[in-house]
Amino acid sequence: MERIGPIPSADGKWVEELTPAFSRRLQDGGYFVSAPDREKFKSLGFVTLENVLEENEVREIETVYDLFAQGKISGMGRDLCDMSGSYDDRFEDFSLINAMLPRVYRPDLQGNIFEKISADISRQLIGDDIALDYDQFLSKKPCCPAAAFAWHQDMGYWPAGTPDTRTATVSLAITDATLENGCIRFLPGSHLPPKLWTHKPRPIGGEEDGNRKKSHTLVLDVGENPEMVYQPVKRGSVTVHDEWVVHGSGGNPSPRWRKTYVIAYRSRETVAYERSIGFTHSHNDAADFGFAQ
Ligand SMILES: O=C(O)CCC(=O)C(=O)O
Ligand SMILES: [Fe+2]
Repeated sequence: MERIGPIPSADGKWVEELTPAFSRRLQDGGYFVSAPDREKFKSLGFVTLENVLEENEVREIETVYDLFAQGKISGMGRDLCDMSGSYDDRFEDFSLINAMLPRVYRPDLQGNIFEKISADISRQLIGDDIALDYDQFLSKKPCCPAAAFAWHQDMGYWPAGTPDTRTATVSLAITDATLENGCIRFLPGSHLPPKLWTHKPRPIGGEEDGNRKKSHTLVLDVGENPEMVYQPVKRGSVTVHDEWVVHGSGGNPSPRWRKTYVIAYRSRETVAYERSIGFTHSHNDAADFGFAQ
């Protein structure tokens, strides 16, 4: 098995030397994360890994994925929402369809190939003591310039007081994510030092202040012209980011969907703590968790 990873060039920039056929999939079904990729995750707060799933594997997942993207799974309440809109929007009017916890609503997803490989990747990035914390399907409809994901740190959405914060959020491109359809973008290095920036609930309509009861979305102000890095991702490839790095994505004015399957891992202890206070990542959770905000 080839294990040559991206190599740094003389000026210290990363040179991607992957060919489309290149994959670090291992015989045992795992995925090898090279030392340079582990280093990138540590120093930048994110990394892109190529060719994680094969075409037939993505196609099988996409069949179930599309049921959520088409609003065909009932009984989800607020777990089916528009991250660029409010809880009052009708599904037909969504731009950025967010389906939380798909593995809860469709248990046949549990144990799928992406769950296995994303766990393997995460163990190599943040340690062996991990548990799957939550999964999420994020779909940007075509011709929806409004389908932007506001800048944030994931820690802004999660309860304070967890035993440790280590997180690997693995995002699988189900369709190519491109500059045109609003791929993810990061402020490299913004995870260091690990601290929470000020987040505010996103105002709806003409309101001055936002309200978490109306919309799940938080926003942070990154100022004008922040130094951002776009990460276009091919179908079957992934980005992985940590819990502190500032990230978001633009709208989708293109005629193509952007479909992304997210699975996040945290330490077993931290996931146990979250559940002990009733925090499941469901938007239907009732309690006030003492969010970091
Ligand atoms: O993929 C995106 O556009 C943003 C998703 C995100 O914020 C996340 O998965 O933490
Ligand atoms: Fe995020």
